Amino acid sequence: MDSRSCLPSGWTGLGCIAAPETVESLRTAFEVLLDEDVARARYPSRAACLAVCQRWPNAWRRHPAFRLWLDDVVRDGVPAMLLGSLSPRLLYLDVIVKQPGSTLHVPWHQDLPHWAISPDPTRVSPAGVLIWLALDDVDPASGGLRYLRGGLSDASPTAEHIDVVPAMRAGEALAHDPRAWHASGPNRTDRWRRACLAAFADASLPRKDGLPWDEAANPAYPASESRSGAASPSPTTVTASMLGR
Ligand SMILES: O=C(O)CCC(=O)C(=O)O
Repeated sequence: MDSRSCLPSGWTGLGCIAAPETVESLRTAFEVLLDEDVARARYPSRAACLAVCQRWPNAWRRHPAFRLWLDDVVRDGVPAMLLGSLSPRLLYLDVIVKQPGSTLHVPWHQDLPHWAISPDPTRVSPAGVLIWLALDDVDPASGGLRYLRGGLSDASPTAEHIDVVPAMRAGEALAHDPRAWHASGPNRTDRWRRACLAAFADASLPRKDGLPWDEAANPAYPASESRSGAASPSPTTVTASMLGR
């Protein structure tokens, strides 16, 4: 990867990007979605639903709290800075939840092959970025995200890669290039591990299937909605403890 990229190692800590009241509103919004699904599928309990379903795709289309948070993140210029693009397009905003004791294990993978974008190989900035917002304090025991150092290589992870597991507080976020190898383990604690995953790409990128973008599903934010521009200095407030180093 080009050294001018703002994600030279594939991922970074963004520090706190959501205030406690925002985190609380997102947790409450998630509970609304959960209860809707419990009722819709007639599960006997939330736990029964969570045993089957751990991911809520496109949560922002179901509850306004997610859209409000997205709008804040875009206004603060976070995706614009990471992408080196003034106009970011939302690819998805999902909620992923590991209830206490959840055995959900996400194997090593890269996101890019699953994304709808067709990246421009001449770009120095990442074609897209995934912002992972912790809605609970997260650590390796509760199934926090793991990255491989040097994880932008196309080769599959091997034993010599170093596993990096950031510990985070609720409201803090990580960002990764969609080529970064990542994984997460089960939640071996009695705590929740809830997170919002917001994927953005440069709005000028075409879809890889050649179809036009559906602006209702994948809205492009106009440059005017972004407070900081592509040339802004990094707003990241990465701390050693956050990165687990
Ligand atoms: O939140 C997690 O545990 C993993 C999410 C992930 O890797 C993904 O959605 O690509």
